[in-house]
Amino acid sequence: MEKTFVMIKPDGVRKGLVGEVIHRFEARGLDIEALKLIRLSRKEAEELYSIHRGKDFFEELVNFVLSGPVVVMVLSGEGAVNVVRKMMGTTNPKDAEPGTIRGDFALEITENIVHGADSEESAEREIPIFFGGLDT
Ligand SMILES: Nc1nc2c(ncn2[C@@H]2O[C@H](COP(=O)(O)OP(=O)(O)OP(=O)(O)O)[C@@H](O)[C@H]2O)c(=O)[nH]1
Ligand SMILES: [Mg+2]
Repeated sequence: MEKTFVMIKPDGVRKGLVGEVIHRFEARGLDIEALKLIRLSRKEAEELYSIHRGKDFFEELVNFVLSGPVVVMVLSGEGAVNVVRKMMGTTNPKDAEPGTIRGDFALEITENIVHGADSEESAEREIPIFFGGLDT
């Protein structure tokens, strides 16, 4: 079954949205394969967002995801990667549709509640950063 990597960012944890966000994924029918609350190391944060290294927002993005605990998880289900991306809404929450996580709970591009792998290849790269022992 297709797997994806999802992270509830520090703003999502601070706003008390952990249950709400997980509930949405569960209610949609995705299965939780693994889940934990952690503080990222700088190395993990830079690795997760390595494709954005060198961009003007990279430093701000990395510092933001280091600003508090996050919840990382592996979800599985048919088309899990795209299903999660659609449920998240657009990167800039100002453009996100109501009914999406970002469209319902965020307004700022940095503080946009949730990360989701953007392809199956990204999921395969991101999952082992946080779940080394998981058989994927
Ligand atoms: N300030 C600023 N932040 C940006 C910009 N583009 C992306 N970001 C931030 O960097 C994160 C990663 O960017 P992308 O991977 O392109 O967007 P995404 O896939 O919707 O977001 P993630 O699921 O977190 O990876 C976004 O979630 C934003 O918080 C930008 O143009 N300006
Ligand atoms: Mg991305």
